Amino acid sequence: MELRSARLDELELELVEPFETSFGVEKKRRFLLVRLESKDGLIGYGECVAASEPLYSSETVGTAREMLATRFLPELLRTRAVSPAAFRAATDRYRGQRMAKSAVETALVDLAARAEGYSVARWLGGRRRRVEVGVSVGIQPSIEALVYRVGRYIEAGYRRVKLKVRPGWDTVPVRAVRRAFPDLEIWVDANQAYPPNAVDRIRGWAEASGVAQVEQPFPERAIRAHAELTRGAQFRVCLDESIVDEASLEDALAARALTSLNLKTGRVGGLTAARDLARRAARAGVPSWVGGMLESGIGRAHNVHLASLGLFTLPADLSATDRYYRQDLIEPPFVLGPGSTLEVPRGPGIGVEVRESVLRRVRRASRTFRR
Ligand code: OSB
Ligand code: MG
Repeated sequence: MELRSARLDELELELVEPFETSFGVEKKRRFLLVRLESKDGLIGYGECVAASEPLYSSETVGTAREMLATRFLPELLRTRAVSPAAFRAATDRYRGQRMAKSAVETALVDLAARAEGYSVARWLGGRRRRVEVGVSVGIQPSIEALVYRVGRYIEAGYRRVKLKVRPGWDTVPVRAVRRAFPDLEIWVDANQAYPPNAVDRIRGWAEASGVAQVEQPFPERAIRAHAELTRGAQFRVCLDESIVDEASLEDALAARALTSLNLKTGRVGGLTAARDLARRAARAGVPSWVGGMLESGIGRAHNVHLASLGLFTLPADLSATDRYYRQDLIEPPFVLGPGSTLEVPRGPGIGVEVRESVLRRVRRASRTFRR
């Protein structure tokens, strides 16, 4: 396929409510959007999940904008036959920048699928019509607020919650949620907030409250601490930030540092990279699931298509549109269906309509690149 143009937009969407994690509070989400147009008029969209500040990962809107505008998009437009695989190969020599690369790769997958008349799910080899999901619950102003929030999500139909934790917001809030909801599947995610010597402390409160999974408690390079926590634990130990490529996954598997893998399209550089890593983990007997980054409907649509692969055997961090944004960029919105699921869109590409009028309203900057 040949491209005609690429557009790089910078957008801002306000979250329904602030999302607090161990690394900070997000009230609105500023992000980049890549829009590719092929010679024959097909359009593909990809979202860049890098945030304004380098708190979850080192990439930011600024670094991604720079990489996309000065390298990835101009180089892509000079390429004769574009494809997700060719883009991955051509940008492999650039270290890191995975969120920026993923914005382009996902847009190329959208285009490639449309060119075949397929959905992104089918293009990837996914067969599920609905994907099982849960909800990620930020740190709340009080224990009462947390129990109330979780209760509302359960009423809405979510069957699994992931509580954001940090030192000082762990034992008591997790126990309160367990007491209020004795049968609920509870996961926790610390986003690297604990020192490596906190292994026994974490094991203590997690097992006392019947937590099913503990995600990324230690810094991303602290593989040995994650391996220690994994040994003999009654819960799964999940890695998120630690796993960015094949080598980091191989080393973590060899060290037995994980019993679950959160795969985010942006963190690993795209949909096909996420699929490859899920395959590798499955061969080692480690279950994978699709993570989220508070995406707009465009990024979420890509993630829902990814989660349609049978490789992902735990419920995803993909919730209904109304959990994130009042007004989203896509139509129809994602709504929670029976059994805590989202429906995989059936149409070509990402299978949802991008609302250009909303997009223009929330757009802060735009640049177009031509061949
Ligand atoms: O660690 O999984 C994370 C959101 C922003 C940054 C990091 C994380 C998250 C989430 C939200 O947990 C998941 C979602 O998009 O629903
Ligand atoms: Mg996480």
